[in-house]
Amino acid sequence: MEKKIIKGFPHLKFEHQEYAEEELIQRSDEFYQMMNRRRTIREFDDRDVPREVLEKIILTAGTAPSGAHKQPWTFCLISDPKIKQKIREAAEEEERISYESRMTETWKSDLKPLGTDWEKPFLEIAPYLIVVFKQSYGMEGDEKIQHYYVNESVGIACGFLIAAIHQAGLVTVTHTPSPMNFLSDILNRPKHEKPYLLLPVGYPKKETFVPDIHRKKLEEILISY
Ligand code: IYR
Repeated sequence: MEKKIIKGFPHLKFEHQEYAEEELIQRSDEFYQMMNRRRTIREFDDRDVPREVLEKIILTAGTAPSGAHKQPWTFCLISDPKIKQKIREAAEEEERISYESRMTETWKSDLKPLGTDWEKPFLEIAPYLIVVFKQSYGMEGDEKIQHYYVNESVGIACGFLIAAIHQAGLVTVTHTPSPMNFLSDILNRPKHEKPYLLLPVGYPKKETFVPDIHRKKLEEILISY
């Protein structure tokens, strides 16, 4: 591996994998087709998944770019049934209040086609829960480390995470109970970490149905200049 000091800092020669145009086109199409098969799944099978798959998925999320390469994320991986039960109880408590009084009528009406409600059995049925925390700042011993573009960085990492879950052959639902401070207490996270997203991971229930919804066409999402 070729190394060089540039402006006082170590650099490695970047080995770019280049493809012929035809292969480039084919690869972009195959990846799109694969990603376009992803669906949000709310009914899970309780079958176990090898833990190393979850570890690889989390490593993949950790390859995301981040502000000043601070990697401001923590991924909590939960399989302990007692902790899953605590999370379900606390999430349902908040969700029940949200559906009953915090969410607007328009919001609830927008969710009707998706069939969501305050009940979240998937939080106990899925073999794994990943709770993503964003680190507003870092801590090295007693020293506070500044982090940058934390929401953007963690959002991108979650995109990688969801893509990796799908690519491996598993399913998830991006669950955002609100408010979700209860996750900091249950998982005993320090105060510089804030819960960002909760993802159950596993296989879908043997027979499950997904809403008949469609993705916007290219003309609707692309503006060329
Ligand atoms: N957090 C709630 C409500 C909810 C909100 C949106 I926006 C969704 O796309 C789906 C659900 C829940 O998880 O049910």
